[in-house]
This record gives sequence, structure tokens and C-alpha cells, in this order.
Amino acid sequence: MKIIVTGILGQDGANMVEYLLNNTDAKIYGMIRRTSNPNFVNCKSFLKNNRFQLVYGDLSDSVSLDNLVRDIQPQYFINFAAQSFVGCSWDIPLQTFDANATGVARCLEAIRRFQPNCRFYSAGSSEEFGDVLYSPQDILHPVRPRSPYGASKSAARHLVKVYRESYNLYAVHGILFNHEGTKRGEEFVTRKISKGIARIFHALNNQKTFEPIELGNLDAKRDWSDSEDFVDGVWKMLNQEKPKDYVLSSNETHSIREFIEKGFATANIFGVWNGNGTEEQFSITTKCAITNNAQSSVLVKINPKFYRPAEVDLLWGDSTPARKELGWNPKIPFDKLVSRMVNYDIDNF
Ligand code: F7E
Repeated sequence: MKIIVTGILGQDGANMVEYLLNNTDAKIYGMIRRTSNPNFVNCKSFLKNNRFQLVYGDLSDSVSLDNLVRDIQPQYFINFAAQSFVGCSWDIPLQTFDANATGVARCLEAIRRFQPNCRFYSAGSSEEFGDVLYSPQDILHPVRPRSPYGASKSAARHLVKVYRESYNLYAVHGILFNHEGTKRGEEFVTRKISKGIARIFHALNNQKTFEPIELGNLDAKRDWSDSEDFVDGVWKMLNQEKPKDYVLSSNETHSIREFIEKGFATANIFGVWNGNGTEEQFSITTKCAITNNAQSSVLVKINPKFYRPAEVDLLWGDSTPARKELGWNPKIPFDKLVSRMVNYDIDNF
């Protein structure tokens, strides 16, 4: 069995490769783009595995995708390559759309033309739901994106449906709510917080001054899971009798504030909220400051530069069908996700 996985330098692609090496006998072809300075930190566990091979390709280059599918003749093509940072999608809307939507069309075309039996996974997103009409959101929730990123993923979803129905391809577009972990990029809010907590933890331990973590909108609520649970759900989605899209989510929602409080508490640092709007701060409690002989007091402050032109206020998924019909059984709840990320960053600071 041969499987192409794209986006392997990122969190999900790398977790997918690890999962496939552990749970199948397949040969994995991990696609990367030619860049001058690629970062393989997420790939350390498998780069030298003899069932893994790096291949060059680019979602913006249909020749590369055609050649890979024609030459490898994969049974599965799992696409995690994307411009995945919502906040940046207003700055580079066209590149976002090209990679996330047109790129999916290029993959589907390559499969249709050169290996129509290949099963295709498209990484959809809860950002497609946008300004939501009801909670929790299930697969039937209308598409109402609030960012170029959300719009691009919505377009990909329609393309997958069209190719599935027009050409009888096995193609699925999983709607994945937020998923994090120790491979998460530092631009995303959870990793930014866990890395910031690790920095402050070590400053406190060494009786040094520290700068606060600077964040944007703390009111947003997200449905957070662990990416390692999600790649199992993706594989299950790819191995049904007939292709069908599913939502993957924790079925809980938590605010950014809650993530901050739980994260600091994991590191035995306790804070209190004070102030409103852009003046809001999370400061170390007097007791905790005295115990640690703290040299600074503000743990988190607001920097309006991290506000987005339009925000998705509330995401809260309903993944009951995936749990019932696919037998998907996520193992890492919210509290464990937060403590895993914070402890990892403290230990690897
Ligand atoms: O933001 C708020 C921000 O960038 C979460 C991607 O994987 O999940 C992810 O998209 C929330 C937003 O993730 C900062 O405004 C506050 O409300 O971690 P994020 P996201 O935008 O939800 C979906 C499902 C995907 O598909 C995406 O690919 O946190 N927030 N302050 C901040 N966010 C960031 N990044 N940085 C801040 O300083």
C-alpha cells in the first residue's frame, strides 16, 4: 500500500505519518515544498524510517501533483498542506485561496486523471461555519465563513463534493474543529500561550524579570482537541464503505481565558484578571508573587495588533456521528491537552 501525505512539516501531516507508520504497513510518501530553509523538527521520529520517503511537490504546481500521483500510484492521498493560519489569511488572501481551494482542485484532478481509485482526504475546518447560527455545530450547519481562510476551506468542501458526485471518486472533506498539541506552530494561540508560560516559569524559577504574553481577543471560544486523536478519525473517515464527511470535535467549548488560567495553574503559577477591554491584564496573585519572589507581575496583556478584522466568536462541535458510525474514540480531554502542552514546553524550554 502506498500513501501520499502532504503538509508533513506541520502538526497534522507529521502526526498522520507517525500514525500510519504505527498502524499500517504502507509506504508513506511525505510531500514537501522546495523552500530554502525547511524546518524538520516535527518529522524527527520518521525521517529515517525505511517505509518513509520525502518527495517534492507543491499545491500551486499541478505538474508536480500530476507526476506524483502518476508515478507513485497511491491508494490514499491525504492533504494536510495549507495556508492554515486564519489571522494571516487577510494579508495573503490570494495565496490562501490558491493553496487551500485551487490546490485541492489540482489534487482532485491529478487523482481523476492518473489514479481514480485513490482515496482522497481534504482537511476541512470549523472556520467554514463562521458566525454560527446554532450550537453545537454539526455537519448540517450552514457555511458562513468570516475570513479568507474560512472561505477557501468552504470552496474546497464544495469541490470535494462535486468531484465525488461527478466522477465517483472516494473523496472526503473532514470538518475538523481546533486541534493542538506539542507539534503546534507558535503562531496559534494555544502554543503561543504554552510557550509563554514556559518562558515565565523559568524566569520565575531563576528570579528574573519577565515580559507578559501579548494576546488579542480573549473572549473567543473554541472546541479544542489533540491532533493525535484527530489523525485516527481521519484514517477512519478514509476507510468507510462509502465516502461520507464527518465533524471531529471534543464536543466542549472553552474560552481563551480558560486556556490561560489552566495553563498557568499547570505550572503552579496563579493569576487574577483585572481591567477591561484593551486594558485587561492577568497578573500574578500576591501570594504566588511572594512565594516565588517574583520580579514582574503581569502575566498576560492585550495587544490590539492581534485582533482580527472579523472574528469567529464561538465554535462548539458535535461529533456524535463520527463517534457512533466510525467508532472514533478520542482519548485526550481538554485538561490533559493543556497540561501536556505546558509541561512539554517547560521541559523543552
Ligand atoms: O486562534 C484568538 C483568535 O489562531 C484561536 C487553525 O488550525 O483552527 C485554527 O484556527 C482564537 C481566535 O486558531 C491571539 O482571535 C487571541 O479567536 O489559535 P488560533 P483559529 O483561528 O481558531 C481552525 C479549526 C483551523 O482550521 C485553522 O487552520 O484565539 N486569539 N489572541 C489569538 N490567536 C492567535 N493566533 N494569536 C493571538 O495572539
